[in-house]
Amino acid sequence: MGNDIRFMKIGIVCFPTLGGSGIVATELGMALAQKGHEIHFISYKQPYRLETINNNIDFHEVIIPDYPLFETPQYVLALASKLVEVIKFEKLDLVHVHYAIPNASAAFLAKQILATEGIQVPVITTLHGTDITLVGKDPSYEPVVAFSINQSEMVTCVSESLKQDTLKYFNVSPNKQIEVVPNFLNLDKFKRVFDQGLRSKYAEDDEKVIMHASNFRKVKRVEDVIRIFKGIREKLPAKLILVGDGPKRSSLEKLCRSENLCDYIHFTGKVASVERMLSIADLFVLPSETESFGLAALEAMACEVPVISSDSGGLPEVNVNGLSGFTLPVGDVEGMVEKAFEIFNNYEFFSNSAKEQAENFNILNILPKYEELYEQIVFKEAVN
Ligand code: GMT
Repeated sequence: MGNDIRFMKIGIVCFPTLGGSGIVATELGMALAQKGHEIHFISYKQPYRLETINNNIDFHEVIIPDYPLFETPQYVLALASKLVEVIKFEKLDLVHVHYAIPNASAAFLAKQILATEGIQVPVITTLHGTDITLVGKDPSYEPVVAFSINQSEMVTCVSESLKQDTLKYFNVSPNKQIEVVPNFLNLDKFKRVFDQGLRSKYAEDDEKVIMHASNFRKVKRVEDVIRIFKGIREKLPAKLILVGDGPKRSSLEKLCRSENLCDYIHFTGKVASVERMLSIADLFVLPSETESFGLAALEAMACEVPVISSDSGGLPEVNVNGLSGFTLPVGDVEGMVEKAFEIFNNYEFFSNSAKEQAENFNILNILPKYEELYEQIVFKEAVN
């Protein structure tokens, strides 16, 4: 076999939104298509970053029919039915689902339906974080998530920490193979693109630019970001840019007002060209309560921006303490302020190390790992 590429027809199921799991799934599919694999994306909307101008990429929209009797959308059923159709007629070799809820369960259902017609298709499930930690382990979902994990031919986790959490919270069959395949970036596309004009829009030349980007949910602890910024600003001219949007935005704006910080904090809302925005930052802050990986931190590092993050979950596997920035206990606002000055005092070192550390997550290194796993489940008989 040597190094010959065995081209495969791959179905990718993901959330189409701006969230990290959707971004990772989309970038993975585009890179696989670039390499020559045939990729079929299946979701309820075209994924946010998906460029379909490639012969090897198709998008199949899951339509959820409305009926007055249903008070909730029947997404799992519509997704399973769409999967049956795509697997059968596009003759897929495998399905790769991102985020266990409800994608892995819908894939299991589709697999069972196809089995009655003698069609076998292996499923690989990538666990992303809250499908295990915050949401997945909730008793309302736990039995179904555990079952779907155990029924997948292959399971991957985006960090070692998430793998340990999966084993801790779920009754995973002893013979179930769980592989750690870290998240990645296409570093050809995702790199520093400094735009002085953009920076001047937000800050004076002598001001430090502190940045945070997320979906502004409770788990992200954006209040801590504002408090860290306040601590920095007491000693140094600085501006804070909060990129993204989400449920906590109003209360965060209220906090800015009550702290008299409105003149120094800018909420950008959702931004399309994140790398341009990140490239004007001097420091990225991600103090999350829990984070299986922290793709946003990696994106900042790829743009040569050092990171101060909490040490929860998989963050220390991405942001290496003392190198690409610092990791501190959740809620240690004072410690984070202190470390910000340590970074500013030795900026070149931290900025260079951030970029170097990001190289470890280059898609070029990670893509072959997924291909290897795909081959293991698709060409199983041939290997045995
Ligand atoms: O759970 C979420 O917050 C959403 C989820 C997503 O779909 O973006 O984020 C998780 O997956 C990302 C991609 O693998 C990781 O980078 C995030 O750390 C992870 N979020 C959490 O663990 C809170």
